[in-house]
Amino acid sequence: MKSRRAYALFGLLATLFGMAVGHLVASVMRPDSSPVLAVGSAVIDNTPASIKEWAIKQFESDGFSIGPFDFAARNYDKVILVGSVLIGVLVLAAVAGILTRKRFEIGGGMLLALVLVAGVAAVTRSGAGFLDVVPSFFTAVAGVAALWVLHRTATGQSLDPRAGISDHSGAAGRGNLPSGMVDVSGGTTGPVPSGSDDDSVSHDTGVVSTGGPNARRRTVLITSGVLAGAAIVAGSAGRWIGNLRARAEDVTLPSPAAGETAPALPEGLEGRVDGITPLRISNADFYRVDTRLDVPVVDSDGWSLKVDGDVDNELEISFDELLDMPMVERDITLTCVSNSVGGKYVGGARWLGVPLQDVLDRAGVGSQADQILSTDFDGMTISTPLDLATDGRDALIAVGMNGEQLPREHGFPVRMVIPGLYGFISATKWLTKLTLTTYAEQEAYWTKKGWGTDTPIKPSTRIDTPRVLSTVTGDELVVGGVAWAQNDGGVTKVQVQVDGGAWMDAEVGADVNNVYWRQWFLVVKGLKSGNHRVAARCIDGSGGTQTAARAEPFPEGASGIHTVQFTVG
Ligand SMILES: Nc1nc2c(c(=O)[nH]1)N[C@H]1C(S)=C(S)[C@@H](COP(=O)(O)O)O[C@H]1N2
Ligand SMILES: [Mo]
Repeated sequence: MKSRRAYALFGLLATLFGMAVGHLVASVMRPDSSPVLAVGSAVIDNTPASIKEWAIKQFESDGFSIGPFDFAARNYDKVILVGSVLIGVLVLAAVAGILTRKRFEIGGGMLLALVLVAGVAAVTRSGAGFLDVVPSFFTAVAGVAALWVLHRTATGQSLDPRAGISDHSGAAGRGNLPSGMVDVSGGTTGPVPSGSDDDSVSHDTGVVSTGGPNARRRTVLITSGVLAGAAIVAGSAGRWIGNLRARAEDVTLPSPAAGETAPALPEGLEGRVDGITPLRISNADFYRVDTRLDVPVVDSDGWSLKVDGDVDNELEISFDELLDMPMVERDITLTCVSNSVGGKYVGGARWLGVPLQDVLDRAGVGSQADQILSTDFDGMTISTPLDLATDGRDALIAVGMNGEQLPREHGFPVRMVIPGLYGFISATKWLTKLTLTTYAEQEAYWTKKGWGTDTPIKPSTRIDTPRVLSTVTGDELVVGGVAWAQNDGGVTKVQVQVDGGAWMDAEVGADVNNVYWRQWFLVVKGLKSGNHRVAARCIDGSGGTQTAARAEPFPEGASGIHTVQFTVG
């Protein structure tokens, strides 16, 4: 059992086993220190925006998970990035396995080097401590031990490290040793116990002996099976523990202050138009975009919000103190700058929180600052133009979403929500600090990557139905979707164009407020069977028509008209 293929598999198996063990240890200690997550995150943080944009565009689906990674809807860029890293790691693991065939020390050493990279990634992450190397240490020990066991088993050696000589290979394999083959047994005397270089030999010669290569092959298969099983158990246990820890504690949210309750949400069009996005997106269905691979566990006790920088009084507000401040409730449509025209990174929800202005007033903002640099629990930063955040819009330090505490995915215990500004310059999740500073002095995460700093959300219209490339039947086609124009007085009108013809006014749904999206639909009759195309655009409160000029999401948000091709059957 010494073929290259077998050894490549040994390398893979040993690496996967090691990663699973490390992940399990990390889930008990600090999930962030998982070698797998650490490497994935390091890659995400160091990938240029343009590649991410490309990755985002290539994959659109509704979210899934691979091993420990959760790919919530619209985190596909991560799928590609992490997927490529995983493939790279597995290729190197296979190479390490093959090298083991010649000499265990070489393959084992290569595996160690691989884990070392992960260990360095884990301890150098922001917010990491020296102890974060521990899961990588376990990965190294488990991985190398697994490789060693596989190698010893395959070469018919005892698993007692002191025994260098085969304990059951016998004479059966001896004659098959190709001349010039390197002695990998570690023994200094006697015949090389490793039987055949090629697994097929025992088949070709028809030799079936219980003590020879076949028995050894059985042992190797059993050992591999046990390791694979153990890897699955350890990996799943790590995931399970991670999810268990990720369940947020229950918090009792205060009620909005008198007069600050949002008006009852009007009825949406979802009851009338099949396939249209609901007026309010539930917490479970709300899009998620962040730089993280896992859902971070931040608890409310021990949490505090610091306010520092260019302020008269530095503040530190505990979670209970924050809940004691007057709360307001607002319906706001959150939008991601990475949303391409017609994309899913947008959602309307009801938020409960303290006005940002109240917190800033307590601290007393100085005259120098031009940005609010907000920091999350992990040191990730987002910058918001101070003038926009304080121009009277309902910027919130939010604790509630759709009548519930924030889900961990959406920033528990506290996040920012600012109407009209893309999430990457306004919607800091797992918020812990506000620093009043200047753009000249400090740069936030995405600013360093070249994204815009002063980027109000652009008006946009999305067609939800008909679906792209779908086939519709019947002589009435219902075109429907949502539109938003948060900085321009909201959406007053939506227009639909069929096959490049005249723009027709659609029926619009309830007007919740200017910073909330609006549903719309239009019934189109008499379309002949064949291929067709619909386009939609909105007119905002200031009378402006949504631009047809195309822009990519990078660096200031996408623009252009959403067009959907479909077939009438
Ligand atoms: N801490 C932190 N906050 C973050 C992000 C992040 O990566 N880390 N992503 C931002 C981006 S780009 C957007 S669009 C919104 C998305 O919020 P959601 O995931 O609740 O929809 O969160 C913002 N807040
Ligand atoms: Mo975003």
